[in-house]
Amino acid sequence: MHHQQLEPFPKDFLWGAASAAYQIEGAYAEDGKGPSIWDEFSKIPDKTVQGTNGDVAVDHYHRYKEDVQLMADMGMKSYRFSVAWSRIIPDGEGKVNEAGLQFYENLIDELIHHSIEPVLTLYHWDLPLALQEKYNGWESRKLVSFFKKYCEVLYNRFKEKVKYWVTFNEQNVFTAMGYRWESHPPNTSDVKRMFEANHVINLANAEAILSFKELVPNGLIGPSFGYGPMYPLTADPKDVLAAENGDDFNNSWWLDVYCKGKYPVFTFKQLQKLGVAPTIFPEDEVLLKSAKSDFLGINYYHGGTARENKIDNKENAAHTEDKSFSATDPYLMQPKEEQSQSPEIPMFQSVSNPYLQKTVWGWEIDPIGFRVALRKVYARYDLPIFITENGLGAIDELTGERTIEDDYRIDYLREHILEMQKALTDGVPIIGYCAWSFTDLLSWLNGYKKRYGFVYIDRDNKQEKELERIPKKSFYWYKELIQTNGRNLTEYYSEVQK
Ligand code: BGP
Repeated sequence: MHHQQLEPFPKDFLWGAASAAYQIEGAYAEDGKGPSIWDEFSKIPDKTVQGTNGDVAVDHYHRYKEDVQLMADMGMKSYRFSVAWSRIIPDGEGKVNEAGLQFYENLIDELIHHSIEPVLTLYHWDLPLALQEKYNGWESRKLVSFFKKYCEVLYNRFKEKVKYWVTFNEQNVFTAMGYRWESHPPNTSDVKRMFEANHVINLANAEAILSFKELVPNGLIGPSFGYGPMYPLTADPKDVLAAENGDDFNNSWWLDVYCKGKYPVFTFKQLQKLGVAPTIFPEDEVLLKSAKSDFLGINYYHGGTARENKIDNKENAAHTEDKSFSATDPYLMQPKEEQSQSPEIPMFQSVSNPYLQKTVWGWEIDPIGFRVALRKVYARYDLPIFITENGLGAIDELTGERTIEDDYRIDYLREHILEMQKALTDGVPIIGYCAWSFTDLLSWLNGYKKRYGFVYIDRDNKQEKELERIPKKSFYWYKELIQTNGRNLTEYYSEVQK
């Protein structure tokens, strides 16, 4: 669909940026904060690049006023941050720590003072360590009520000040990384456990939304999902089907539960066949169906491309006793327990997209995929969308004049925001756009070298230095974009059309 002219952004569009507690705050053991699973995991040798961790991070805990002042200088309309559960309830289930609440209250007040809309994420991966050690973390249903209690403490304290709330950040990412790929806590590689924990998190998400509706009737709440559209590698119907499967497995598996209150059938049957489907009680189904999000947070970095996996191929299968499988495929040589560790293999195979360039860290750069994503999600779920993350991780160099000429980031953001505006013009309702991130911060596994911010932080993997804040060239670009509510982009678009 081509548009001669793009529709303007709504006048109250929430231009902003996002962060997460563990990635910026530091002060990991101050003012009564309990340890989180990330405080422990990041200290395990070889888990993070050069042993980087969030002990000090970019010291936002002590410098939040300076950071908010910079946001105000930039004219930011919204700021998405997360609350560290273990600051509020140090052991996750017991007494509330007033000092922790006070820190977030101060931050929120500072934002409001500068007319910046706070967007509060309840869970961005830093579970209180005590809950992991005592109950096995998200594998225990007890966590549903502990999470609800923690949320209610925040709802009651901030309901007059915070309108936008995010429940879980990228449930798809932290469950897979934590329970399947051993690269996040709890450092596990067991797909059955992953799906069980994931189900408990779905229940926690639903309970948190239900209690929000009671306690914060004027607020809006939804999860933030790491969404990537799936492309077929070719127009071969087998690849098209593989991409459908990939979409079901990678996206609908979570989004259908959030928005329709039930798991998508194709993936569910496949998991059942392999004995790794989650345990679901009838009351779970009732709960999942009853909790309705007000919006969907979408974090967009890139999508995926799929092709048919040979296992689906009837010709190969013809040589085997089991008609649905190919004897030549190594997958079939595995005993059932090993197959169950890769339940998607018969569904699709992920491949690189030959049309797309990649970032230094190998992430595909696909602005059009952003528009595809927004349209698909809206068409399927019919909820307003809040872009809660999008940005470029790059190596930024401080020049002799102490500036950062990050034109590549400006290009990246311009192209993505333009595609977002096209989606808006297509008819997708979008509440706001939070770039990832405001300041540079800790990249979970990649330390301080992979930078995303509008504001450079003068530190590296080894040395904290003075943690000086230096606005990059992209800071001034985004500032102008916000000031004109995207009009300069629209002009750029009209120019490109000529
Ligand atoms: C998202 C997370 C963010 C952030 C971002 C960039 O998945 O929600 O917390 O880290 O990805 O990821 P990375 O730091 O790995 O480049």
